[in-house]
Amino acid sequence: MKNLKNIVLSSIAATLLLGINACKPKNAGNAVSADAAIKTYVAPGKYDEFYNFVSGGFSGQMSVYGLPSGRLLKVMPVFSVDPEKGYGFSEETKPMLNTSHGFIPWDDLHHVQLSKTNGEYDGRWVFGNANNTPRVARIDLKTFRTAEIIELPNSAGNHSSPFITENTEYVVAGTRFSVPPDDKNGDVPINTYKQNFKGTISFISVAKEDGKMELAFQIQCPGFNFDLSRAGKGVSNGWFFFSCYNTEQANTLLEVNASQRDKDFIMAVNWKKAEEYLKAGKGRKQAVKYAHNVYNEKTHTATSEIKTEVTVLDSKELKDMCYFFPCPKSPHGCDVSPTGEYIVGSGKLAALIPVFSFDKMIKAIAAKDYIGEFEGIPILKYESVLYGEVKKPGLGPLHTEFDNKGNAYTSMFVSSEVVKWNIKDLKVLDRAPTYYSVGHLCVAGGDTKTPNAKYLVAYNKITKDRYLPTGPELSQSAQLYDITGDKMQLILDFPTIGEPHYAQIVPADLIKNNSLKFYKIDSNENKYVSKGESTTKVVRDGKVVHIYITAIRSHFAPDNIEGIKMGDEVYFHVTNLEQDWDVPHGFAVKGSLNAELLIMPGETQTLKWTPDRVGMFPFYCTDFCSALHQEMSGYVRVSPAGSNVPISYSLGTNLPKDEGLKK
Ligand code: K7E
Ligand code: CUA
Repeated sequence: MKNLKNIVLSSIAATLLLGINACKPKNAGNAVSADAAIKTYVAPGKYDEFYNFVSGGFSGQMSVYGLPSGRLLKVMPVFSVDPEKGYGFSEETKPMLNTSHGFIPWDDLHHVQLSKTNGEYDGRWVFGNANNTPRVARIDLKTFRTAEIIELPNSAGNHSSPFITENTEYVVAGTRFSVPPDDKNGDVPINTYKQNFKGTISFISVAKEDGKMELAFQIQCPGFNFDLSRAGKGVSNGWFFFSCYNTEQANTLLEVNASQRDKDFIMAVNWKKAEEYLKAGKGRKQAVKYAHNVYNEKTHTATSEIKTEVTVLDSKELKDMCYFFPCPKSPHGCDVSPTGEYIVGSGKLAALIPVFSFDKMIKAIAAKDYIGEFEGIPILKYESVLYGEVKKPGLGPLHTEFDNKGNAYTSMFVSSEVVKWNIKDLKVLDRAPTYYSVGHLCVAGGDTKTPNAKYLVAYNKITKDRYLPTGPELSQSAQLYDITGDKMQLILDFPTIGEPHYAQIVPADLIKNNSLKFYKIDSNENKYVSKGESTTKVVRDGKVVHIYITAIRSHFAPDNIEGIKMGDEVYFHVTNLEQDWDVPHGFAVKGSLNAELLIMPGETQTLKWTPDRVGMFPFYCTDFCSALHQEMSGYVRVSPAGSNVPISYSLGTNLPKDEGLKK
């Protein structure tokens, strides 16, 4: 039996290694039936029915699509600079990307989660994780802009994140790479992994009114790789589940050494119990360093604060808080059914899908049905927690989502398909090919208590032959399936920005009417705002020059600026005076080692510029804003360092001495 399992597993491994073409389905081009076009057609001028928030993977951004059309609506910069929007380039947004390591212009965003109330999407915020330099971001869905980013100490490869409790009490983040804790000497031999490396689970609290995040506490865990997680809901509210791999605690050649065990673990965390320990003062205060960055909508300015302490609960000492139960072969996804009763583990190398029962888990805990413990954490017996196994589901299960009819949908990376199965009898009901190598998948509302079972989207890693060739790298891709019938039906392919991982599909009605149209200029508290053209000015302060400038269709005020000298540090503080929807102005100046600014109506943004030569420097509006957009421009004159050209600025009055404007 064991041998047979090994054979099956090694053949899976071989398929993994051989790559993609091995599992390319035949007749890929004919897989779409004729009515697909009607199902995805959204007539010009009509809105889509759903928003689809999609992770941008190594682009570090999050994108927004309309479904069922697949139309790209917006790319929201989160962890990477975005020159299109000036994010990370303007003085106001630079602090958003500050970390304890300094300013970081990039990260890798894998998972998105909408905020929830009573286990349902509430349309307020969407959260994203930074994998590389561990952080969690909150995006405000009134503005579709990143509002807050918090860094996580004691962490590395923040992958099992940001998963959310059913009332958004906490956003949780588990470390994928275990590392020596931040207050310990990290300068140790790598092969002392077992002694020195620790895993950490972070609980970030979210304030009900304004979404403000705080690092409430962390739980120190054994040095495993915490891959994915999900909050319990309904009956399992109060618990969190994390898949763990590398329970072998290997520190090299993980593809072999972390695939030794027949079973790894899912870790169940009783977070209500953790709260009790925290209240009872059982936490240890640890000195750490992490950045907490907040964008203030009144000042239109981000601030970054370095925090220096976190409270850590130790899973080794504090009982009844963490439990392990075995899960076959390097589990990746760890997903919880709509009722909260079933926990689905997806072992990347497993030939079956285990479904665990929360009820059985609680009973097994009560009966102390343990097979041992690991660093003080009890290990429950597999059979005592198992509800049942889905047999022969396909190869390489990764993630599972749910519908409202008692079915589950699991992505199969190796066999390139989505497999639909019934949660009660664990029978496979349908399978649909993906093109190719599906990673995450998403059902509309698929992680809520009441999924909307209309659409499923598969997010694929490989698109060979699906799109026109674009050189060595081909587009990443999503595929839309109609899941209203018994059979899943592929109805659309659409390319994505960056590598898509997790996504969320939410009814448009929940969000679209709350959209902010513009910022009120009267409420603008930016330190450098000009609330009208009459208050614009140019102020020299030693070698620093502040230019207070306004933008309104179709001119800047002032638009003639003289008296800037070599060696000056110049700040253009541009206020967009428009009070109307969808009228941003852009701002760029020749030779600037910076991106443009893109300033929303009523907002002030600042571009820092250090002129590198004497001469004439035009600036202009970069966003086509009116018929006279091309006229929306100006000049800055830069003189030598010792020059005696005085500061002067004007709009419409700096005319030739003897001529004047010809009327
Ligand atoms: Cu893409 Cu969630 Cu990073 Cu699976 S992970 S595919
Ligand atoms: Cu303002 Cu173009």
